[in-house]
Amino acid sequence: MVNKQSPMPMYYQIEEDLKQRMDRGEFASGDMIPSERELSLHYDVSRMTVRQAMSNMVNDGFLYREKGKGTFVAEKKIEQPLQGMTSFTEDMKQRGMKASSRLLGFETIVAPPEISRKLDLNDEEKVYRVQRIRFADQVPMAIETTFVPVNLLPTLTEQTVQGSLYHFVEAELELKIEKATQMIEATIADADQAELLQVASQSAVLHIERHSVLNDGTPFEVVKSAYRADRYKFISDIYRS
Ligand code: 16G
Repeated sequence: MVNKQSPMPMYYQIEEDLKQRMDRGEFASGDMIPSERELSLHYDVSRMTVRQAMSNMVNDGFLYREKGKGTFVAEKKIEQPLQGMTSFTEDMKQRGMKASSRLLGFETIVAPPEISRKLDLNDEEKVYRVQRIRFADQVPMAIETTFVPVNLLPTLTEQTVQGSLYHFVEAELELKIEKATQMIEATIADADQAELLQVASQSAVLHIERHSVLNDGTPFEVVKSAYRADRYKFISDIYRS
């Protein structure tokens, strides 16, 4: 099963084989995978080679370890297309998952200079600062901090942001959200983020910042979010022009 003559490293061949076995459903998420000893016998390679394959797969989020118990198959990551400008609620619905939120904060503040600039506001203009944990089927996926101008959405309430902000803006206020610029950066979860996202401290998270505008060009939100890197992967189609 492992081709020792191949230029492909043996640990890599094992990783590929295990991934295929996961795709075929031989191992489902939450299943314990065989021990290092069993795998080294199965693939007829050294335990060092198996260990290398395992740590790569743990680092890449395909497997996770539980101290004193073993190594398990991780949940498949959510594949989020980068092209469409969707809301969290829509994203989850599309996947047959239930979106919910826990509100961590809802306040009206004078826009900090950075936010004021990004939302093109006048001095001292107010914004809502909304902080939510977003859940998919009760599993925390992201922490989002949203800034929206009070003048634009004077009737926004805590109640509204328990549900979908985009639905409120489009269906209730009949504003048209047109586009956004989005930036994605790799970061490490600080202690608070790790606790809220229920991941180990120092886990990788994806910091995403979205600046959205309405169809008349009015900036409408600045959103800073931390997505779990063990549960999310962002994908896009690209064209060579
Ligand atoms: C997504 C957006 C966020 C937007 C939210 C609205 C990213 C990184 N973030 O989470 O900018 O505010 O959807 O969701 O895609 P809602 O309509 O469910 O409240």
